[in-house]
Amino acid sequence: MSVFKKIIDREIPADIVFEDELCLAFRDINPQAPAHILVIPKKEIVSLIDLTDEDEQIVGRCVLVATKIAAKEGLSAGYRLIVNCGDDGGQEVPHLHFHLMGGRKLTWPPG
Ligand code: IU
Repeated sequence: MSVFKKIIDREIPADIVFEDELCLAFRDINPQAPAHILVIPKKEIVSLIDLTDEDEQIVGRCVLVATKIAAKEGLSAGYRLIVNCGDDGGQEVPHLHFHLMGGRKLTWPPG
């Protein structure tokens, strides 16, 4: 079971900022920007590689939730929504998650 599933199940604490029946959002424990929030599906999907057609609504909801959180966090100057996927993509936690990052000028490209 991934650490994010444990956060969903409240087995370990997290600073949760949003929850509905499909998604959970909480502050990253090692923030890389003034606002750094992870939006995750409650369904145990390992990565983008594992998505199926039936996950369309879940993924759509996660993205929409991220935009609503961005607005609530006051990120009107812009922000970034990132998914690290698999080994080459730098994914460390094997539960799909969208990094919402903002509150400073972000550089491009990432490493
Ligand atoms: P990645 O895309 O899998 O590399 O990102 C994982 C993120 O999860 C990373 O930014 C961690 O700081 C974050 N995180 C967390 O917020 N809480 C945790 O308990 C663990 C990782 I483990």
